[in-house]
Amino acid sequence: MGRVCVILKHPDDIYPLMKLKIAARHAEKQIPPEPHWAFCYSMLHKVSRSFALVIQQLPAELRNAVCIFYLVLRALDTVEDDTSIPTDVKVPILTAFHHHIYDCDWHFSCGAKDYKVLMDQFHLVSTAFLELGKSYQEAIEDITKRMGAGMAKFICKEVETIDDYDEYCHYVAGLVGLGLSKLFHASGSEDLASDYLSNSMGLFLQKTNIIRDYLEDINEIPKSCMFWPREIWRKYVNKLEDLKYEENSEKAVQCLNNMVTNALMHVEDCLKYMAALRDPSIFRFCAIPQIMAIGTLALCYNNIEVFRGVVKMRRGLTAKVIDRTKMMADVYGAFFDFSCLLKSKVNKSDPNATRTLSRLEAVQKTCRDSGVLNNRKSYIVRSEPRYNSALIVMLFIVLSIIFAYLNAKRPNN
Ligand code: IN0
Repeated sequence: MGRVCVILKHPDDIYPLMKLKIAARHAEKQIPPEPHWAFCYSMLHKVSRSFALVIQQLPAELRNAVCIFYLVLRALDTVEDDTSIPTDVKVPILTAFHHHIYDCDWHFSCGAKDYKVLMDQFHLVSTAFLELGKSYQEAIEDITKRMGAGMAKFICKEVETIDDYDEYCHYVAGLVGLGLSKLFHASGSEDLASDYLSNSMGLFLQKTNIIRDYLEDINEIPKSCMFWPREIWRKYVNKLEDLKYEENSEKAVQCLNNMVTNALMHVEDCLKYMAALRDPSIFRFCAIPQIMAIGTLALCYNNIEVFRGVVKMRRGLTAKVIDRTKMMADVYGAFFDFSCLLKSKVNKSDPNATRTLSRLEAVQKTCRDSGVLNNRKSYIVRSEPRYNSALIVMLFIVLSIIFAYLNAKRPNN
């Protein structure tokens, strides 16, 4: 569907989209003057546009620590993902990465495009890292050490069981949760969250990415690692790539629904983690990716398109999430809405239907029991367009401008 059609179908996306664009322009202009910090922030904007915006809203000291943490993790990821690096070269780099971040002379060229620039100029990230407070440095070092070792462990390992899947997701995303909780605590704004809940926050995001990216990962040349656990997909097909073939569509969707049901297991922990946050900017930073994740799962569930192309939340809906997420009531509202959407898509004949429904009902109960579900705008799309007051006001403004322009051009008589 073309952009104009999408906008016509969702006219109430226009206002949040415009707001997001203005905020993004503003954020891009706020690059610090010091060359190493300027590099870090412009890199952050390049590798993650909407996420960079939310990082930008954090208090200054914490914002710098999160920015560096994010870039260090991206660099570690770039090494892990580069299939052209032989294993015997890759392993020592991954396992010693926590030392490299202290060394402004260290350099290893790999990756492509923006990631190659990140690796080539990594000394600028190290320079900025060395200016962070000691407690921020120690948190980043500890997580980098554990994640590098975990990535090295999984280089030649297939994801066989659901336990392997949870372990892999712990290394690449759960540890990010543990690290962020430490950074929030170090900033003095939050209590230290439990490792268990921090881990769940990362697992929920990462499992959603793994589900959404099936086709991209399976079609990658040279072949990349696949993270769908054999214990799940072997119930439906003989080989993981069989899921993408049309003749296996029914099995593929059942397998997909099984993966979504597995990811839903973490939702209640995530809600508990977010409910305990106190600082509004830290809260938004954590809540926006979580709402995007449940929205993406709702879009992917029972959707054969996951095996045919890219399934992503439309930009307008992302803009709405960024615009509307201010407090816990907004999170409960969003999780409730997307659980309703998910529930409406569950087919009674699906092998996991009972398990899926009971997870969704548990999520809805948590949201309902919060007592704050009233008085909110829904995220669930109606089939016919809603020409709401915002659109009418916009139309009125556009017509007024045209009318004023035509009037000004009329010759005076
Ligand atoms: C993240 C996470 C993230 C944010 C907030 C709290 C978290 C708590 C635990 C674990 C991770 C948490 O969020 C980003 C979101 C992101 O990058 N979004 C992309 C969109 C997309 O589709 O990928 C964007 O461009 O906006 C995230 O996905 N990860 C991440 C990485 C580092 C940090 Cl510091 C925080 C990656 C991952 C693998 C899920 C942990």
